Amino acid sequence: MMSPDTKGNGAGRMAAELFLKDGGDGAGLGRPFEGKGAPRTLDRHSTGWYRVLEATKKICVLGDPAVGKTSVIRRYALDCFDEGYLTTIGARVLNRTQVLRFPGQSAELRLHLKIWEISGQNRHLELYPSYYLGAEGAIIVGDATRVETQVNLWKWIEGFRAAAGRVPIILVVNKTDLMDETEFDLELMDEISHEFRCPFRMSSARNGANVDNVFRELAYQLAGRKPLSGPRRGRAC
Ligand code: G3D
Ligand code: MG
Repeated sequence: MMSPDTKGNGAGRMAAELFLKDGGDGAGLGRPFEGKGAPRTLDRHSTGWYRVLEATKKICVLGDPAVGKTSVIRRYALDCFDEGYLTTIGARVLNRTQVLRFPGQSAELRLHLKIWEISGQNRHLELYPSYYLGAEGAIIVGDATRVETQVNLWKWIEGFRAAAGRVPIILVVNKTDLMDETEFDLELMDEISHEFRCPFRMSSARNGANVDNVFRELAYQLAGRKPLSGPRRGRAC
């Protein structure tokens, strides 16, 4: 088989490695398009044929009860917001494919995200490490209207890292549409972000602000790349 990245350029090589690491057989990579109909690993843009690389990644969304984990995931995976509150029992999984493109590359990476929501209920504490196993990234959520949920991010990060290792994490302070200055501690968020070397972002699952950006940013991190345009860090109302 030819090298997946015959030009040796970073994104293509990285994406192909991701693909191969995840059990792909690499069929079609690096091969020129031949004959009628495209091989499954090639697809077509207006600009011509390009390679399609695929990988599956497990990520976890965790944080205190009622910070908006279910709502953020639903907003991202289904593009909707439920008014009815549904307590998650244990963990549940939703899927969405995030397409990543790399400038100047004739390749696209389709990252199939398996998004595990961890309930946040204390009675399931002993189960958490088993839910975290195999996760390659996490979004850890606090609530802009309750400062204690921001303080608790500390404990969620430590618990997650102990089981999953040093994988990318993005901290999210959700419900910015209800932002209460007295309940949002910017200094604390800066401190946690600095201590654990993970960025923090603001979102609103209600109006959708910044939600897609956060998942997209994590997906690019899983692929070892920066997003083409970064999410807003500040207010997302
Ligand atoms: P959880 O999965 O972290 O436990 P949920 O949290 O997603 O179930 O949300 C808990 C409550 O917060 C729900 O309200 C939900 O509608 C609300 N919520 C979630 N995200 C946002 C947001 O960005 N803005 C606002 N205004 N509300 C949000 P109820 O009233 O059903 O308890
Ligand atoms: Mg939930």
